[in-house]
Amino acid sequence: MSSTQTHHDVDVVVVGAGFAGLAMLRELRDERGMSVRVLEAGDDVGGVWYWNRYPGARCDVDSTDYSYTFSPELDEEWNWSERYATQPEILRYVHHVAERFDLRRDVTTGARVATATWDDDTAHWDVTCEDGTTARGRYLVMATGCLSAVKRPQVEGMEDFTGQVLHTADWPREPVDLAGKRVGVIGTGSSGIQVIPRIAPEVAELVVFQRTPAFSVPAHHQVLSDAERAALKLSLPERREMLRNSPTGLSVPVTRRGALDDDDAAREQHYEEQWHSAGFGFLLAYNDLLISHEANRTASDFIRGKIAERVTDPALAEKLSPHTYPYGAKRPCVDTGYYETFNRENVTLVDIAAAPLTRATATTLETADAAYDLDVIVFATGFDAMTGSLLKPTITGRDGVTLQEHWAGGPLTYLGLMTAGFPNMFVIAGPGSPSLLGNVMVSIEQHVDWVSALLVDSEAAGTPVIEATEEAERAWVDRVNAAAAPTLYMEAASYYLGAEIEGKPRVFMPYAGGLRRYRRECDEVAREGYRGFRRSPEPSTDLQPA
Ligand code: N01
Repeated sequence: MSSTQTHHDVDVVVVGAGFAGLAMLRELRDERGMSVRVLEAGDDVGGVWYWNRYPGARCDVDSTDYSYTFSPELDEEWNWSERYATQPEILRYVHHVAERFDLRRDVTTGARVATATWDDDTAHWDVTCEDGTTARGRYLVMATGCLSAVKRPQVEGMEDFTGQVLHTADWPREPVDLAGKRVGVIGTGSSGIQVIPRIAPEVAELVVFQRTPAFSVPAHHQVLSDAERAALKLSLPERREMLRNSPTGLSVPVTRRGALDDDDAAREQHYEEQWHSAGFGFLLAYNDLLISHEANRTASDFIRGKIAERVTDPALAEKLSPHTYPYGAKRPCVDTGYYETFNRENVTLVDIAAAPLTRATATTLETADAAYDLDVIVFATGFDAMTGSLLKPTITGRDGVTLQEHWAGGPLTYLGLMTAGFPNMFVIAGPGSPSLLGNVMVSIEQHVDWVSALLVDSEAAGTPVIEATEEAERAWVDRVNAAAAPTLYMEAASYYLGAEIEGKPRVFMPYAGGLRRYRRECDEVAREGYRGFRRSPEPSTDLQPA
């Protein structure tokens, strides 16, 4: 399906064939009658689920809630096998959707976008790809995802390492045999926490290089029985309504009391119950865990207590216990046997906050204190999050201004959907919207519906050039900052804040006001005739190219 030197003239160019890009394609093509070309860097559809195929990769949102909602037939015929789907099963789902709705015919794979340039005279976006593919469309939709630009830290001498070097977010498609090898894993975020317990039993030695310990709670994966699946299907309409109207897009009931509203014994019991069932939803055990230090301390202490129970060596348990930021201020993790993995004889934890990594040699990875002989090094170091994939290509808007220039101080958006000076360019579930702070599937579908409705409205009104005004953008950036300011999110060096990349502007990027409020705001803007957007007719046809 990969093509080179081809040109596509369409209504809408979509970048990225993950969940967002495919949903955008189906909606615009099949429901709104527009022509669409999706440009995808990978060799197949799937987005993050195409790239992140490391052992143990799976979703931590219930499979039923991490599914498209546009087709009752799709719901009927697809059967998730587990509560939290594995990466291979999610990829199978994406493939099924692509085939079921005949989406691949409008996707060009192997086409990594290099440039996108707004032509003000003709009101079109011109897009070029590294493989020579070009496309032209009146609209450009960036469906590139918040977690797709891979972060590869520089370690001196890494080029001399003669073993295998892997990254969780760019895992080979062919099987990787780690059996009997000495493996080092750098990074203990969600990816590290999934891959570490999964590979520990098969490798000879596992050395985990930890810079910042994570808070992790048990995932409680479970295979779904036929009866459970049937019950889930029956509850779908109600469940989806709940997701759409919840602040998080998760099917976890919001507790309507604060942590200190319960006395110590009641709180302990509540945490204990949540620990044994909630998974990712543990963060919602009380409604003030992300706004009150005192409340948060009770949850943080509870989790640290559990780490101490799960790890037999108290000194090791302490090393694995986070103390430098509040629980939830970085994206919380869920695990299956992560902490217990450190009770194994063949697993070593290296605290690289205390003794930083210094260099790699042909056969070792070294810290300030010691050298570790390794056959394989796995980077589980995450992403240049939120803005990385948007700033990788050169996107040039009005008056030759690039997105890199416009966003030099951090992402500026109106509703997270558009950025001033970049007419007819939309971002799906990116910075300035709730995106990573909730169930991203709910965010994606909300954006897809909203953008599609705007395009249809604009075309019908004869005003197909749309742009966020500078005032609306300024006001929205203030709203994003104001929503984050009272939260504990501000107290961790997280990727929400741009702290994962040296030199990246330190601004809180997602909208922390909750999905429900955000959806209402977007709907209100639309009802008020797309308040904050400037809309104008297309330039006269004599300016169109011959
Ligand atoms: O990446 P991360 P991830 N030297 O950024 C460390 C989603 N996801 O791929 O905290 C040494 O969270 C870094 O340390 P520190 C989910 O949204 C979901 O794990 O920067 N260490 C940290 O420990 C998740 O949040 C699922 O000090 C370095 C780790 O690497 C997001 O993807 C599964 C370093 C990076 O953690 C990203 O997760 C997997 C350096 N130079 C992922 N640079 C599920 O759905 C970074 N680190 C379950």
